[in-house]
Amino acid sequence: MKGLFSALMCSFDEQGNIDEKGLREIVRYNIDVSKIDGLYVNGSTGENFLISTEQKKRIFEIVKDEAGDSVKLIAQVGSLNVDEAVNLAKFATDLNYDAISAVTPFYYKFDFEEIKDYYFTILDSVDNDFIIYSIPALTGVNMNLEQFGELFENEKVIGVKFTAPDFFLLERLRHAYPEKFIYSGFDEMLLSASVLNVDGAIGSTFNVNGQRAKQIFELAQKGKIDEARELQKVSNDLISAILDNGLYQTIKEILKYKGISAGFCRKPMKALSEEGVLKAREIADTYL
Ligand code: MN9
Repeated sequence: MKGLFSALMCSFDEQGNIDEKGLREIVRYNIDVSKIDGLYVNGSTGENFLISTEQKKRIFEIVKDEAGDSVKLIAQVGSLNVDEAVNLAKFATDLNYDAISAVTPFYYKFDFEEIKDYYFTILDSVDNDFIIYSIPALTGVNMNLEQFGELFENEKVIGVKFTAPDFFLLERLRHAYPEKFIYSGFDEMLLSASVLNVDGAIGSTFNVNGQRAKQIFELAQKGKIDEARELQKVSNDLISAILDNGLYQTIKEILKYKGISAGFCRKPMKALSEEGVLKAREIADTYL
């Protein structure tokens, strides 16, 4: 389960329905062109929190059908509705997903006992490997070293998708849990995390910048930091431009420019303006 995973984008039509052909093309592009090692399905980048349970299941099915066993697949099932999370965890496990992941429960400011209960309910429901998804900037949930440790005590928990700029905590986790998989979640911090010896990374921009990201990761592992720093600089010029223009919309527009039917983002995400579309193409021409 090491390596670079794209946080997979999903193609939707203007009404918000899944565009199956487009989704299959995005999966293929990730495998054939971006050369990623795996896909993280129905994460933030997949607009997971904007879609129905049926849509989540359909996406799990389509992605598995298209990717087969060619790359590793992680199914993000986290939901404020624990029953839905359990239902999705069972569904993805039956489809032979390599691992399940769930975002920390958010919005209601749950205490750690409640967070643990949420995770153990999902974990107890399936026989599959499990990856915690920690993204404090969006969830407001900050877990400390001891709390990660309590979750890691369960053998099914094989790792964490660590999407935070806290390199002190990342180093402590790495040191304390050499046997767990730690995935860096911020693409713009890939090199810094790789220097701390993470096992891989999961990111949205890898959908289009996968090959360069993989080089950064591999160069860092070989200790070739100067070369890796150069590539991180180019990546971060790209990522800054994408963030300024609208993250998911711009990645979709870049994919469209490459001939992929990447479709639209779900409401309430807005569509790019005409100027935004041109900007996305310019970004692709400059960096990809
Ligand atoms: O999955 C992604 N997080 C979100 C990780 O989209 C919330 C990242 O890949 C970021 O999109 C990326 C840009 O900030 O690092």
